Amino acid sequence: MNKVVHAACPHDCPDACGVLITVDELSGKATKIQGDPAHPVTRGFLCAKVAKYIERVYSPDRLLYPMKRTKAKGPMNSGPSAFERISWEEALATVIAKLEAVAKEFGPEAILPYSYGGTLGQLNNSSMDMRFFHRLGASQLNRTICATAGGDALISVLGKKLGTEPEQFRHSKYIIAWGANVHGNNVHLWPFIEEARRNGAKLVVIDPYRTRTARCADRHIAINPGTDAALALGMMRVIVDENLFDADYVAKHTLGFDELKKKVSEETYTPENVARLTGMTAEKVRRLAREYATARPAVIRVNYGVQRSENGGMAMRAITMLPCITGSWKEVGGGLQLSTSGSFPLDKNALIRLDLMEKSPLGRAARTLNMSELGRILTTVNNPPVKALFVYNSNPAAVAPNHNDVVRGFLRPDLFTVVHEQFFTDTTDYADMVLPATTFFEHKELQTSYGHYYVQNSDAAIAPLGESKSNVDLFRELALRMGFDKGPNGDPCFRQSAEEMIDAALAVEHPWMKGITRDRLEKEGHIRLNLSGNGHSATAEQEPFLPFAHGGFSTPSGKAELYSESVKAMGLDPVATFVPPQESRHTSKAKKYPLEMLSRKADNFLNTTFSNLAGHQKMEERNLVEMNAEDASARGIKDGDPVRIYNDRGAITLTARVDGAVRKGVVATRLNWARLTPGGKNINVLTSEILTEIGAGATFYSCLVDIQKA
Ligand SMILES: Nc1nc2c(c(=O)[nH]1)N[C@H]1C(S)=C(S)[C@@H](COP(=O)(O)OP(=O)(O)OC[C@H]3O[C@@H](n4cnc5c(=O)[nH]c(N)nc54)[C@H](O)[C@@H]3O)O[C@H]1N2
Ligand SMILES: Nc1nc2c(c(=O)[nH]1)N[C@H]1C(S)=C(S)[C@@H](COP(=O)(O)OP(=O)(O)OC[C@H]3O[C@@H](n4cnc5c(=O)[nH]c(N)nc54)[C@H](O)[C@@H]3O)O[C@H]1N2
Ligand code: SF4
Ligand SMILES: [Mo]
Repeated sequence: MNKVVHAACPHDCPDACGVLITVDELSGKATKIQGDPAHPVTRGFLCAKVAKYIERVYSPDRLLYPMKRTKAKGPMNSGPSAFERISWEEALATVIAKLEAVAKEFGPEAILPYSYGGTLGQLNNSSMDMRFFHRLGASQLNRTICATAGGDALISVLGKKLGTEPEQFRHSKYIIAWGANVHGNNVHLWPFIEEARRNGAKLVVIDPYRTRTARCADRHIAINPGTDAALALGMMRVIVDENLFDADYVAKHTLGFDELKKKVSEETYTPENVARLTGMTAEKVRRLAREYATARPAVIRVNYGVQRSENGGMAMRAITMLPCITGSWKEVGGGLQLSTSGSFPLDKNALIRLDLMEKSPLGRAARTLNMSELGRILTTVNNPPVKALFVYNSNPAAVAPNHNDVVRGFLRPDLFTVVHEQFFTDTTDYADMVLPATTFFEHKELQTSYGHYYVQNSDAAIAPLGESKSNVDLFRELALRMGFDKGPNGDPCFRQSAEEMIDAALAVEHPWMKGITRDRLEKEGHIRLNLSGNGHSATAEQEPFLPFAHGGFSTPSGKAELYSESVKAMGLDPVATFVPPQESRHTSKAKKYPLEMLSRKADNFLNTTFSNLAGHQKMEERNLVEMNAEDASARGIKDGDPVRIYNDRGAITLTARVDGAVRKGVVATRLNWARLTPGGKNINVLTSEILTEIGAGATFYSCLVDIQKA
């Protein structure tokens, strides 16, 4: 007998697919995974990565038991052979003793939790873990590694992370995929784009790398990295000069149009100069602006690729202004999407309980450390230094920038590192102890999305494998053992079950959430938010969501802020401006290291997740550096040659691929596990800890290097 369980893919991906898992009831084993055909965005299919998820869940490499290190730290002692199995009893007692000793000697802020996107499930991403660390008084982690530059910039214009729903793309006539690798990273948007194109829409891709999306597009603009702010401001100059803006919408719903007009009238933003900066022609800049402003409806799918460069915040601000001046927010199939994550009015504080910091030994909010500076933190921060690192939902020894400093930090003999994981990763190479984590097949979750507007229930399909525990169960157990539920500072929240936490998160008075209960979610699997606010769930076709058709921006002024006091308060241009990244062709650093490297994600891995699995490795060419023919021949490099890529931070040897994916001056590499790369280092040996100007995010796509034949 089979049963089919509704789950939701929790990986760090905007699509947040509805998933159906078939389980053989006799053996309790999952036998099949498929996309939920009833989910309006998933539409019955999964990406190639997760379609093979059974292989991941039942991989013989799964970490299934707590283990403690028996051999020296480092990649020479990789994987299970460096550890010996211990009981949960010993593991928890050791972790608690270590955390208590560190807190006693150095204060609890010497403990740093390090986590990111292993799961975006509401509970296992941020709930019991946060409660635990808040009550402990551990340093807070500013989760900046992915999206804060763009997110904060979007909020500075719109007030909230809302955008065009994916289902509306089918009604568009002009679609710009701006730093958005739709085919690779957001594949469920693609069928809607294809439907629009069958009805005559045009697709323009703006990306320095020729992605599969770019190859399928009507036009590919291979923009110079980090110059998007110049292009967006240049487009707005043309739109203003040629009177292509929506004067009525601008007057009613925007703030700072005069300042914007003044900004774009600067010499920098003439089509000729923008063409020089971006690597286009002036005619192409004009044409893009005219087509975008006159095609109706026109939509922009801008993704986080744009904001992984030093001035990515300004780029996102400028791009976000485009639909605000053309009035495209008024139209079904218009507007812009970066993220929809601001739409879910859950009671997040009921999950993370910031107030518990006051009950910690500190009696106040702990200091905050920026995850994009892990190398710097581990090697230089004092008062107190980080003495204990608790890693979960993340693989920092692969994903954090400036890998060599990160590793130097991890190898400090006085640092205690515990890693809660599903596999032996690059990071477990530096762990004193590893603890086994469940996959989404094995635990209950509440799922939202950053690419659509459906809340989902995710049920456990199978029992936890081995002795693995979910993040929620692990941190609950630690908290109870430390007595956090008892005594004068005790709080019963540490005893809550997953179901009780879901109920707490859903218990909000908000028209969008009216009638959305756990009971209904468990029956229906997914529910679209009541975005019309009239208390019922309608489909996107019946009631398309137009977040800003009539203004309604959640900024301080209530308008789209083309001029922002909060941006000014950061010491930045209150409108937007183009500043060339320090690590780019526009600066003197490029004399020494003339190539701009995009250290991109792999289409068939998810950040570094999946990169250890044989089935996924077959789908993805690994250890490549893609180069332009001119750059290659100038260095005597031929396709297939081993080459050394280097800068002041590090060096790595990869295989050259001369395939037309990048223009002269740009090279592209892919994220992977360090220990699966020759030499045991990954591309983050080259990336820097320079932070974005807005949001203090990582700058993986602003990175100068040079290459020589190895
Ligand atoms: N298959 C797959 N899917 C994923 C992921 C994955 O690793 N693999 N990762 C997930 C995560 S964590 C995220 S945040 C999302 C991210 O989704 P996207 O935002 O789409 O992410 P990126 O791949 O970082 O960047 C998109 C594109 O931006 C381009 N780009 C780089 N620099 C610039 C620039 O200066 N200007 C412009 N215009 N474009 C630039 C890159 O070449 C890339 O093709 O995807 C998620 N989905
Ligand atoms: N060079 C370069 N570096 C990058 C990027 C890039 O484009 N280029 N992208 C950046 C971006 S956008 C992001 S979001 C970050 C991603 O950084 P991370 O979020 O660290 O991403 P992953 O490498 O996928 O590692 C997630 C880990 O969490 C584990 N995990 C999954 N589910 C659970 C769970 O329920 N519990 C526990 N305890 N563990 C779990 C997985 O096994 C996996 O090893 O990387 C950043 N780094
Ligand atoms: S990774 Fe993204 S596209 Fe793939 S199944 Fe998960 S949510 Fe869907
Ligand atoms: Mo990300």
